[in-house]
Amino acid sequence: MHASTPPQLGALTLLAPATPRQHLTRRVKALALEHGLSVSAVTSAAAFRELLPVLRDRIAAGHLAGMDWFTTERAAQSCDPTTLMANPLSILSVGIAYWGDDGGKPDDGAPRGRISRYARGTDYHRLLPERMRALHQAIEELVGHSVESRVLTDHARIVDRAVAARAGLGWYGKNACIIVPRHGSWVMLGELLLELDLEPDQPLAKNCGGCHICLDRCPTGAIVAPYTIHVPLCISFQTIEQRGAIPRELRPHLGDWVFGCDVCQEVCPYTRAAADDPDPAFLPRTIEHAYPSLHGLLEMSSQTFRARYAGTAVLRARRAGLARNAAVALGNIGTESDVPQLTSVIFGHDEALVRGHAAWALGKLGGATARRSLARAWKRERAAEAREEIALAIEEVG
Ligand code: B12
Ligand code: SF4
Ligand code: SF4
Repeated sequence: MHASTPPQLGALTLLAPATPRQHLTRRVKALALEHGLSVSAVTSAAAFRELLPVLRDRIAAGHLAGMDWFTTERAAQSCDPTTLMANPLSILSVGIAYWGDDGGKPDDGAPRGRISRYARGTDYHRLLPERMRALHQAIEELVGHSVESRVLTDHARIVDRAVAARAGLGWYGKNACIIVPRHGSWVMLGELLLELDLEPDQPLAKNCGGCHICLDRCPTGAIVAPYTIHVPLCISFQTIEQRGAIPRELRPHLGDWVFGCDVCQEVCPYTRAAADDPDPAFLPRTIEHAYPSLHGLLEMSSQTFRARYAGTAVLRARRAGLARNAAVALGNIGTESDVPQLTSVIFGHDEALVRGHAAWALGKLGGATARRSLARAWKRERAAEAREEIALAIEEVG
């Protein structure tokens, strides 16, 4: 080593002083953290040109079937931030990290379902905009004048993951999720479009390499190719967005998921190594917000549903959707001891959709009592969709 040039000094001399734009960007990111946004990064407001052919191909191939709002016109708009505000100069991509060890599903004898982690606490559709709006105000105070802005999260007119990838907030996993250093993909995303010139960050030079664990472990084979989700096969779509019957062939693969699905994230080595540092707002208030009793979901009144899940993303599934999912989960993980509960559902539930799925569950659990219940229900049921399910279930039990 040269005695005259210590290595630290060599490194220090390479550091140019921060420009005013870099300085402002650092202050904005520090403010973002202070306002409860665990991670943030900047990209320009230039159009996402390379994204449009991807979205068009996905629509043409039927991978987004079932999401009727995802039209080619909408896709084209979502690649151009200037359709969202007059003069955006930068996009601040932000995220809230939510992974925390919850000790797993309790073994208390009650059959319980599973709610995906992002939906257990306060709805991120409320949380992220609230925090971003407070951040916007703080930015205006920082710069000393008003700054035009637009706050977005999960908005159909921008692709949150594409923004986060270009800003280097994280990188695309083959499960299509954005993997954020330190937090894995357990980060909900949003963005603040600003008429403020910030220093853009660079995309991260990272990828999955030869790994394909998520493709192999997705319960329904919905990750049909790296980075490509076939939405109609995705449990998240079926348990949250699907308003009608869940396709019969998919039901056995839903396991105990009653709202969303975390499998392709849970099995990912990067995501498994996530810091146990969840934002408290994402924590479940009660066990029913994380691992709800399946019997409870099947019996739940509209009033209980609204009171219990108020302020959480679970409301999106609606009471009937959640009860339908609970019936499927009970068919998958239940035992003969659940037959009386399912029997009371096929006779007593006010929604034909739920009665039909309970019939499926009885057919799956089988046994003499289930067969007798189905035969009696066949005589009483009037709704065509439930009758069809009962007939198929009777065939199944033999
Ligand atoms: C529609 C939607 C869904 C649909 C469709 C999902 C999908 N993959 O498109 C359904 C209901 C199935 C769904 C499920 C989930 N979703 Co969702 N969803 C959205 C929404 C509203 C739009 C997504 C979209 O535009 N898809 C279009 C397709 C084409 O994009 P994509 O599948 O993400 O594919 C990208 C990559 O594959 C990449 N790409 C394509 N080719 C290639 C090639 C290479 C080499 C590379 C590197 C990349 C690459 O480009 C695509 C565009 O970004 C966004 C919010 C928003 N406005 O952006 C949230 C969003 C994507 N969802 C989110 C979450 C959390 C989920 C779930 C984990 C929820 C759950 N636990 O159940 C699952 C995960 C399923 C999965 N593996 O993708 C988060 C993702 C956070 C993150 N860290 O990635 C978002 C961003 C919401 C948010 N604001 O945080 N979702
Ligand atoms: S969310 Fe579940 S079903 Fe959807 S792609 Fe991931 S593992 Fe597959
Ligand atoms: S499981 Fe493997 S292939 Fe899938 S996202 Fe994680 S690292 Fe990538």
